[in-house]
Amino acid sequence: MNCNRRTVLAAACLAAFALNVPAFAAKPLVIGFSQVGAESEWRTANTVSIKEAAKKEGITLKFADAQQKQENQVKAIRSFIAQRVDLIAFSPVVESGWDTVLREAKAAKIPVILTDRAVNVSDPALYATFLGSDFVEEGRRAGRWLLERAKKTPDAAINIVELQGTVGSAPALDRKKGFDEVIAANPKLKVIRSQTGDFTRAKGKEVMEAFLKAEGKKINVLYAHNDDMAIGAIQAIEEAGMKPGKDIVVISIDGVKGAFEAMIAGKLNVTVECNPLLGPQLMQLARDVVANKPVPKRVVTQESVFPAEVAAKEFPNRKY
Ligand code: GYE
Repeated sequence: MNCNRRTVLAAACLAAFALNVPAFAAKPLVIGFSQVGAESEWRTANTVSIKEAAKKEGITLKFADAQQKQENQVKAIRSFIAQRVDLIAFSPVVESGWDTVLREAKAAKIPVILTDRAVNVSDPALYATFLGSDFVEEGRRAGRWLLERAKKTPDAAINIVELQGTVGSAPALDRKKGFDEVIAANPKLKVIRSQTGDFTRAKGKEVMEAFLKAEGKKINVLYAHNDDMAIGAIQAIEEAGMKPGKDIVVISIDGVKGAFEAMIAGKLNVTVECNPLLGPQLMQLARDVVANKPVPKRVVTQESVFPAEVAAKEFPNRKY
């Protein structure tokens, strides 16, 4: 049974609690969730986690897939407002352009939780809390791994190509920022090409093919903002007759099963973990926000780094 802010018949609700019978007046919490899309293994795991957690908690989840388009997310949010859901949660595909629709949600008194990705809005009161990873730190972790690795060849210039995530998305902006900040410590490390692969395998492969055509054997390192793009790029490297993981060092982010398989096969050198299993925490935050309990403005996910050397041992523990 579920007694929330909207339960008008508080007495009935309380009585039902005491008698442990379902309250006729109590409605399950209704959350409208706008997901980015289904662009990666990470995203699939994130969607499953959110759907399963809602089911387990007896929360009604209205789920909308935006197919990586902001306009679809805006439409979904407007439709959730029209349906008068209890709370709106969403993972914003890009950082900017949310002020208007979030003001509409606020005017309708529907609280908003951001999951996974951040927004850039004029008024932080437009959302209740933001649950997700520290993407700048993930970029730094990728950069630190490379700085260490570069110590093996102190005199050699190291040419890096970068596959960025979706243009204007928080993880693409932040993972670039964190990585650039750290590698600046070693002038031998240079990003010679950087382009978006939109977080997908197909684009990752396509852009890597173009990098290889333009730079060929000059490329020493690939830094991909997610595992899927790295996996696509690995295929491109193999098709070009080179050995990924050896001729070209491959670094990526997420820590999905596909990345562990690639590491075990010796084709990927390291993945920086980004945890998509946000469902249970999101449901708890949603309950608290709707109940008007104070919640932290920012909830950061705990994560680590997995180099290829530990891949086989860690693989059985991976949940996504
Ligand atoms: O790294 C990528 C996905 O926002 C953290 O989006 C997420 C990113 C993740 O498509 O694989």
